[in-house]
Amino acid sequence: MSTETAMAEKRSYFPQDLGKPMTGAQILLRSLLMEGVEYVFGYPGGAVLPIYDSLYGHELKHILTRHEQGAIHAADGYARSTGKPGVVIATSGPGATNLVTGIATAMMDSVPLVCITGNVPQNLIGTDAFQEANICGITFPITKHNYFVRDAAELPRIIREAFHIATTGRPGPVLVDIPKDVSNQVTNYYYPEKVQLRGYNPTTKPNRLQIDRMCQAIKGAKKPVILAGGGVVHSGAEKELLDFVEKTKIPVITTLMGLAGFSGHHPFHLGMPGMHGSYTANHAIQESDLLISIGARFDDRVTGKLSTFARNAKIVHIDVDPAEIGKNVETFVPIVGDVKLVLQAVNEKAEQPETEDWIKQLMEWKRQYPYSYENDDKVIKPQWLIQMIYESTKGEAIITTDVGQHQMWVAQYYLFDNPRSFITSGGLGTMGFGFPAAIGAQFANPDKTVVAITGDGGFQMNMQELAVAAEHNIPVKIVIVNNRYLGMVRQWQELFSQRRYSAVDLSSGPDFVKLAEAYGIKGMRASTPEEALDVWNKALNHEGPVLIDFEVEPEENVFPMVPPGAGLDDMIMGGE
Ligand SMILES: Cc1ncc(C[n+]2csc(CCOP(=O)(O)OP(=O)(O)O)c2C)c(N)n1
Repeated sequence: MSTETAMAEKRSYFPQDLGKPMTGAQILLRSLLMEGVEYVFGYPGGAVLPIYDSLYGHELKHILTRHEQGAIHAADGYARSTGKPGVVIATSGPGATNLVTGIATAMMDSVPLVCITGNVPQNLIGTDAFQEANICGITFPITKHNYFVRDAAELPRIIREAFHIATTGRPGPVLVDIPKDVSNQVTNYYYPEKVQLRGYNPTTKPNRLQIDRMCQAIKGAKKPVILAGGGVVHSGAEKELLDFVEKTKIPVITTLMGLAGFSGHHPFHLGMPGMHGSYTANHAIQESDLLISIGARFDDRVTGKLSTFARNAKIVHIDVDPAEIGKNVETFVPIVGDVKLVLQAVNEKAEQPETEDWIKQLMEWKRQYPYSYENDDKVIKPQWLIQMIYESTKGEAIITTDVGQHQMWVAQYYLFDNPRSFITSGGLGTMGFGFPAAIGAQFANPDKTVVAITGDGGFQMNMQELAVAAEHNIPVKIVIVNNRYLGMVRQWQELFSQRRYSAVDLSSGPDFVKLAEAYGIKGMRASTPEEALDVWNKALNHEGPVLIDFEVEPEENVFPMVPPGAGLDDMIMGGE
């Protein structure tokens, strides 16, 4: 069904309301329904009271989180796991500012969100009124667009545009700030059929000449490699990427955001690049003569020292956002367009280059230098734990992570096969993200196993959301990789500050099992691999939410590692 037909169907869903007088708050909620919204995550307050009043008994499902940051990360997890925009509501002032980290997180990873904030009535704007914050000003650099609504009659158009902007071109967060008088204002309801936005016309169809140039470059390449990023997942181009790889036999490196965009099992998958990337991926980039970047933005965690990055390669850069092209690396063939459409066009033309020796070399590296660690049958090694979770879920789970060592181990040891099955804060690296994001993903996917793999540090940043898991009895599995440290920071201090462990000791607790129990959730603990297997099986079969505190080897490090500022060739392999 086309979007327009779907819209028309929805419009006829409320024909009785068209032209009727309604408050701004009622119009807002009607408009959200018109956009197909099912869940709204949020937290009330004075400036959004009219909206919450209208929510009473409303068919929109509102999830009350216990912190606005929890709400926005949940909306983000909902969006990343479905591709549909996530919606969050917060009150003015502190409610709105509590969204800021979540907005920046979504912006960096190109996640479609519509964030609705209340504000003080317009006659108080600019007076430092109680709970006033200029949230439009604050979020200007971290939203794709933001709106300050002055008249309830504008609300339908603004909401329509907000969803359009959030979901088209390069997706991202849009904020709509609604003063309280606008929520209370009564006006006639209508809903615009079309979005007419001057100056906003994202290019989605690629230029044919550039596609030809790309195919020429492929033909002449001896050592080509693909760098696939989050853009593949955002555009739903997993199949097109696979077709491209099978057709051209060019191997694939997936960035952290691109991991679930290409099967971790495919023989041509070389792993992740960059700071904690695989030996093969990093050396493939450094040796390649043609680097085809697909929906990836050359983040410094990927490139390492820029001046040495892919020094022998011509770069083809495919991105829906023209601002990305040429931003960090010099581009040989720039292609602006939606990744899916670009790959469809390329797949019609591209031929397989002669790369037998190159593939042989890569496969040899893969065999010789896989991700590796020393296992132990008495202590839980975090890498083993991730592998065990992978094997037991057969790669079918939706995994969310927090930020730190455990995040990198998930990226290395959980092989993702399915689109939208890996949810992590890549660009901003937001601790506190993983658990609320898992809640959002679980609401969106009630029948799937959703596992939040988190650190003892990151979990404590939004652990209040245990209340939401308990209240709705959602079956989310919370895995705490508990090393009693801010592990990733400790690793840097070990390697680069002569073990001066400054402010990273978390050994004072809390007792996570008791914490879970305090919220009415099942809590379990494991300190040996044997216990780990046992409790994990119980957790998988448990019907409601469950938290498992896995006490792991405290001083395990993530390897390989490219030291900050070094080139991709200068990897510390570990065990050296
Ligand atoms: C909000 C926020 N504050 C600080 C950091 C910096 N930081 C990155 S990783 C890390 C340690 C994470 O520790 P933990 O959650 O226990 O996970 P581990 O590394 O041990 O797996 C810190 C403090 C961050 N990424 N986000």
